[in-house]
Amino acid sequence: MTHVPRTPRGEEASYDRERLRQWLAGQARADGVSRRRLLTLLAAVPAAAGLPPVSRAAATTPKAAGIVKPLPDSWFTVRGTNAETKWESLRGVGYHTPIDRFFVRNHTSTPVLDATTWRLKLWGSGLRGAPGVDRAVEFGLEELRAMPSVTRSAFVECAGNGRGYYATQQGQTVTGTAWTLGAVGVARWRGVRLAEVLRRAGLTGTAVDVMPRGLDDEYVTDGVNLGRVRRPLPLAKALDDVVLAYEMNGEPLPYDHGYPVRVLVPGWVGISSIKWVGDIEVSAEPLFSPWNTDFYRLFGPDHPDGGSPPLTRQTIKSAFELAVGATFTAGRTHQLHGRSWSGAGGVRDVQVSTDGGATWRPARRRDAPRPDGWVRWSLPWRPSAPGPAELLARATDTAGRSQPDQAVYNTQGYLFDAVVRHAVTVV
Ligand SMILES: Nc1nc2c(c(=O)[nH]1)N[C@H]1C(S)=C(S)[C@@H](COP(=O)(O)O)O[C@H]1N2
Ligand SMILES: [Mo]
Repeated sequence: MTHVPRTPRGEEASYDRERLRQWLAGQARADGVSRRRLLTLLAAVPAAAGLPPVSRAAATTPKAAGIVKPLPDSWFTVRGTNAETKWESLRGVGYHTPIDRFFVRNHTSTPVLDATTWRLKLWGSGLRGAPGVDRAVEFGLEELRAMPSVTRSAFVECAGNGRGYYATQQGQTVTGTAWTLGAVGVARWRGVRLAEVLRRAGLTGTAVDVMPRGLDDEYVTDGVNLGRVRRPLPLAKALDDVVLAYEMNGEPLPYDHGYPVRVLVPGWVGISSIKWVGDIEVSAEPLFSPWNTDFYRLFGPDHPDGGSPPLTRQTIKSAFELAVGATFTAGRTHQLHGRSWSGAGGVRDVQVSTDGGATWRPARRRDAPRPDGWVRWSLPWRPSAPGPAELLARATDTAGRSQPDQAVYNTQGYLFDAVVRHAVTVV
């Protein structure tokens, strides 16, 4: 290991944290110190007030490049810079996805930010200022925490969740991360309403769009630098139910999920919920970024030339809390468990087939329909004979939508909503 300058204990702690921050942000070389070693060092120094703890398990479990939390094989499938939750890891856990199992979708890598110096800046032509001069207003974390808070349960789900099934179930080629159904989680978020912060910042009647932007690295793809991750949000949604969240399941927001503050846009595609938010442009003109022009629209033969409008609400899905290829003993009664959710309303009905779609039975719903959340359900199954089987679940929401047999193709594989055929084996 290379030489580390000697510093008093307190300074050494902040030195290590700063180095980790730079390193995760790609601004520092590890100088022969493994990521594992750096995280061990970090876990050994006392954390400064307000920093979420870095788990000791970090030293012993594998990681995706750029993700801080441990990613044990039993809970996650690592996909590039992202980590997908394994559905079997939700079996027996409560309504909310535990933080340690919540999927991570990073365009680059998790920045380890310092909440004591973090500021949120609001700026742009939609804020009140001197004539002809754009106004900029800043808030620190303590100022946000001093404002009235709201707590709400909501899913964050990647628009590409289920994308892998376009290929494996429909034989179609699409671009992007081949998620199965684990790019979704439901958490209890606490924070301040964006509407409240916009009001205090001097929102005017001329504003139409707001665009939060992350403090993670600029995103470079195919040799083109697209800048920091950012996506416009219409003012109507921003004022309705959007939260600037600083807590997740009762804890300070974890590094990987946006510490110290993320945007939470209930019911909408995950990209709307910008993590590590550093500034929000408030504009009297419509705003654009690659994330609402090239990405997160539907392109293909079944969609308008030039693509659909930018994606907003999530679609409807169901998943079994089961590993792919799980085995069941013939002649015994098993309880099948799963969850269903929709961006258009709560899920009111779930039908399950254990014979590949030939016959269907209603599952027992264990939660009332919850808008922006999921419902858990269960159903007994007594397989009679050994052999391969397919389990299917089909949800219907309070808006009357239900899952089709086939999802409508789009080149980037967004909004997969078809019933998934879950292969299992009876032994
Ligand atoms: N700043 C920033 N915000 C971001 C992203 C990102 O890479 N950078 N990824 C987005 C995408 S595509 C999704 S699906 C969600 C994932 O949230 P999670 O990692 O907390 O599960 O965050 C969104 N917010
Ligand atoms: Mo996403």
